[in-house]
Amino acid sequence: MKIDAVVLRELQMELVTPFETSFGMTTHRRVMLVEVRAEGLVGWGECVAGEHPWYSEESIDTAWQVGRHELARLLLDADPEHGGQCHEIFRQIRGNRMCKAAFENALWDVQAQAEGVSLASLLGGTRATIPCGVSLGITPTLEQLLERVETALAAGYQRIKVKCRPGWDTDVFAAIRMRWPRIQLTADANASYRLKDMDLLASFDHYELAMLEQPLWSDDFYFHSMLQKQIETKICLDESIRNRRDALAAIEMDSCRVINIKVGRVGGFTEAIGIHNAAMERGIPVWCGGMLETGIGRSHNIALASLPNFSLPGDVSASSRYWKDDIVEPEITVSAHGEITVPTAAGRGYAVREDLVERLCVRREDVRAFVLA
Ligand code: OSB
Ligand code: MG
Repeated sequence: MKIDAVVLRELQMELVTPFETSFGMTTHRRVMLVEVRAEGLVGWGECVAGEHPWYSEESIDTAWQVGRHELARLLLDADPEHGGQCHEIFRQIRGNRMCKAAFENALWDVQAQAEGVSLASLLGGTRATIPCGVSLGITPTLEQLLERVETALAAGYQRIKVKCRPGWDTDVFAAIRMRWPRIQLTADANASYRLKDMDLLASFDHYELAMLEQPLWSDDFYFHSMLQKQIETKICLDESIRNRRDALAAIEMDSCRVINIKVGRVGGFTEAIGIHNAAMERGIPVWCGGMLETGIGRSHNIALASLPNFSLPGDVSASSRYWKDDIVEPEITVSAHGEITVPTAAGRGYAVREDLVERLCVRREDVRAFVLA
């Protein structure tokens, strides 16, 4: 397909509720969107890099630089038929996976529209609905967290994930278990514990967490494998898994028994599907993580989470948990049973509110194909 133009936009959007993790507080998001125009169609991608390089090395500013000066040009010079070719097209650029994912996913979006199929079915999705959970940040008081748990359960969410870090862990789990002994509860440490905390981490077993996400370093497999031998709770890796090879290594070493797949973290749908398939063949369940996305990234997550091995509730929640006004319509809603219905219309299934996108846009660059006179 002939790509006519790539448009980069930065939107600034305020979160409904500030989100605190072991690495810091997020109150608003600066979001890079990638619009790809080809064959009269428009595909959208969202770069999930944060304002600061806390969760990964990328930030919106590194993504803007690499997207504007490297990836847009490479894409316009290639004539890809399919998002799956982006790996090859972007091969000389190392890393920068969140930025690459935004471009690749926009192409998959174009292709789904061109073929008149839903993005979910183009990716190989089989589920009509996906199970949803929430990720609850650290709050100033435990009482406030318990209120948030109560609200999420009342809304129907199937799984509660709490952020934890040294000093915000066993008391939190104990208080939640006291009130809700049976709910599906998980904890995400975002790499905040060290080897000296092994005994503390082993004491988490008592709270019957469905899994413990990324307790140790963001780039580690070996020590997670050592920890997994000493605890009952299943380890889930998030940050450590950058690609399919990492997933294979982690599974082989027993560094984790569950994998969180984030399409941005792994560089796009192609790699995400590769991890999904590798994990499925080895009996390792996966779930879809979130990065406080707008409706565009969220719609991509919904399509991905419709693949068969996404058997656990993901961090894919309703638009209204994040935004007063989401940039897609209809906004994304979760049923009283904690499910999102996977759209069946061609493409993503959620229209972009272009007027709102323009209003929130604080930076824009258009990159066009060279036109020969
Ligand atoms: O580790 O899963 C994480 C948000 C930003 C960065 C990292 C993480 C998260 C979340 C939020 O947990 C998930 C969401 O609701 O989008
Ligand atoms: Mg995580």
